[in-house]
Amino acid sequence: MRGLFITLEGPEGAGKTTNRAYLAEQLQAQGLEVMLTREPGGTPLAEQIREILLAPHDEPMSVDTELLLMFAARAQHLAQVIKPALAEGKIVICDRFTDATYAYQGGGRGLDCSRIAVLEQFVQGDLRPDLTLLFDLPVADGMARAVARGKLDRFELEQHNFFEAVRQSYLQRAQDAPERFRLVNAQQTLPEVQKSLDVHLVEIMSRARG
Ligand code: T5A
Repeated sequence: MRGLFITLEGPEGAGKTTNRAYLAEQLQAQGLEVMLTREPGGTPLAEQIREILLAPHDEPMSVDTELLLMFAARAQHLAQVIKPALAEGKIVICDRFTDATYAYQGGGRGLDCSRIAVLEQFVQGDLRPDLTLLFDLPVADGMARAVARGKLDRFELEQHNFFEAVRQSYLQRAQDAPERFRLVNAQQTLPEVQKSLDVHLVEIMSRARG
């Protein structure tokens, strides 16, 4: 038996973390086994890589280093957490995954996506998310939420153009793979966003029960 691999994507402050908890509560209330995790991170070692990635440094991090660290953390996360949980038949809900690499390192940093695709295949083999909820909202709204929350990380210190490229890259990916992506209007109030998740919860429950 293989579980279900759900990923949550979107720009800064889109509400992925907040709604990840909501999704888990709803699924657990129906007796389904859920495992919540996030990237970069998800294991003690991968969380250490996350710290390197998110902390501002005096020495500029090269784009290739950033890309390789994302996939190094992912390899560890897949081996230690995601693959074992899926093998146990759990629903894995992961806050960001490889679509974030295409959006941030591809769209934001301008890396050639074919290089990302090579690493994706190397690290993941054939494993891809079963369903991806893309929380979309205008850059200014997301950044306002991130700023209101406090200290900004290395990515959040980027400029508006970077985040606009990230957002457009996500939207393009969703358009290119409509069978996997579900778009969520994250600009709405939290109760409205959660109401709009109900239809996706029904789909997740039905797919989890096979
Ligand atoms: N990254 C990651 C890459 O560059 N490449 C990769 O391959 C991967 C995996 C990770 C960073 O790493 C980059 C992308 C990121 O910059 P992160 O902390 O995981 O950093 O990601 P963030 O997007 O920065 O996480 P945030 O916590 O900022 O955003 P979330 O999780 O989308 O938002 P959330 O739920 O924490 O909400 C933010 C605030 O808004 C409020 C919440 O209460 C919270 O205060 N909020 C709302 N307010 C009003 N209305 C709503 N509907 C709201 N929903 C939430």
